[in-house]
Amino acid sequence: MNGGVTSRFSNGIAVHGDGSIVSNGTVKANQSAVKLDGNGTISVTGSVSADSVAIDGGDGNQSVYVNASVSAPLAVRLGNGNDTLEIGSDSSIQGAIKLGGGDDIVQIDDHAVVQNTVEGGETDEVNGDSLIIGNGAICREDGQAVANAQGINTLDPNSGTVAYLGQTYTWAEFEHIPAAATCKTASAISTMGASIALILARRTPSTVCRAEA
Ligand SMILES: [Ca+2]
Ligand SMILES: [Ca+2]
Repeated sequence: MNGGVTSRFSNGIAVHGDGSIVSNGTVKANQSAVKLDGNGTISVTGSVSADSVAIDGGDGNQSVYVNASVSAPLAVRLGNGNDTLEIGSDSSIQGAIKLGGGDDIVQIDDHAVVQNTVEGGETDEVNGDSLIIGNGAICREDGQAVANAQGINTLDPNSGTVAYLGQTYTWAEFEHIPAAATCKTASAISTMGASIALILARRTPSTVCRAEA
């Protein structure tokens, strides 16, 4: 939905069963602002706030994309099931994030603001929970970014905190922290002379590397 929902006494948008929710507006609720009990997808942009849970998933397998301002005591709660949560780069999340039982995956995109601890949950796991920090490409010449990405591989999934691209992330109860940041390919400029590549790199530092990482 593109409009706004304000609910003083109960849920904002609720699907009791399998389904799909797309919320682009402003949702406020007393209990759960956006709720999907069964299997399906939730996509949230705009603003979501609640007195209890902002984004609420039940026992089903939810795939959630958030690129929004989210504020609640429980910002995201996805319950049992194998859930995935991607927190987009423009997100500002205030409140706890709890993935609950099952094998869950959380990806925090570059520069997303996540103020509270992200918890993977410890029950009903087979392969364990995965936390992916960063989605952007990095260049070999950006030594700090490379160091950060390599350092993420050494972090303790069970509990920790890290500063990454100016933001600080704290987590608990995960089993895996793979580094998502990958090198940008320099193949597009591989046939050019090094001086041309350097010029391109200076012109478009965000898209062209002098060398592959
Ligand atoms: Ca779930
Ligand atoms: Ca879990």
